[in-house]
Amino acid sequence: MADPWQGAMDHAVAVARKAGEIIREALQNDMKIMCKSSSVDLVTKTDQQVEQFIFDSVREKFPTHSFIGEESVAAGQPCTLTDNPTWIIDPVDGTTNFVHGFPFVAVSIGFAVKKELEFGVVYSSLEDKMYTGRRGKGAYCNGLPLQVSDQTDISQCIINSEMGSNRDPEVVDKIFSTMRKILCIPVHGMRGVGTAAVNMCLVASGAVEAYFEIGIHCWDMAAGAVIVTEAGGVVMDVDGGPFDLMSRRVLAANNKTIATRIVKEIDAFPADRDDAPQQEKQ
Ligand code: LIP
Repeated sequence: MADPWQGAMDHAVAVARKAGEIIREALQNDMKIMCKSSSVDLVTKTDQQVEQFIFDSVREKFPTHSFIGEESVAAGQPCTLTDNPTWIIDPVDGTTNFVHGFPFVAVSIGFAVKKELEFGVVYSSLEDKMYTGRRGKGAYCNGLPLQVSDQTDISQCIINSEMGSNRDPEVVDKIFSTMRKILCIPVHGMRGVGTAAVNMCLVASGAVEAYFEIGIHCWDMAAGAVIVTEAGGVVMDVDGGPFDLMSRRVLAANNKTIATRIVKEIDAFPADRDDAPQQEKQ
């Protein structure tokens, strides 16, 4: 049977590639940098321009589909996942990297139908790497199949995570205590490239065994979640429970053995759900 979402996925790849061109061009020009939730939660005109470009292009081709976009939500649009086909977009994942010229900046497009993720496209625009994953059909980077690492010994692993943009000292303490415990298992190393989407693609590629973070958003992880699972990995909550796209928590790993070992070391901290009513968010 023909794939009902092939046209949407092809469009996502084309639009992500064009969005990446806009990002590369913008790096040559002066940037207007603004702040969102805090002085370290950055946004630029390019984030807004790229989201508008993706939105307009998808809306023209798929007028009945829904959208959740990082910058639209920042501007007050609801962040609610319904059964309708929904594009979940981070136009510039790694905005801080983009601002500083740190070379990992991705366009991330996830697509869900009836709340189930159908495909994910992550274009790591400065590396020119196009990662794709289609539910039940595998994951690829620039057309070559992706496969997670087969490592089951945690002491032989690289684990990725991020410091995020929450500078509450209690939260920072928990982030560092978790990293300290994982480092001292010991593991081969810890890394983080400043974009959740690329961190997840690195798990899918087998370059690192796992990635976890609390405080990210559905648009950071929707596409990567499909790519990791289609490369043979697992995606779950940081407490080992089922993955919840709106929870702002993710643990992606090459297999359950590595994932459950990491779960034991994570000191979780609260993060408002993406789908919490606006007035309840702190
Ligand atoms: C970023 C994530 C990163 C995380 C940051 C932020 P943005 O996304 O991908 O991993 O640590 O807090 O959410 O804001 O650059 O799209």
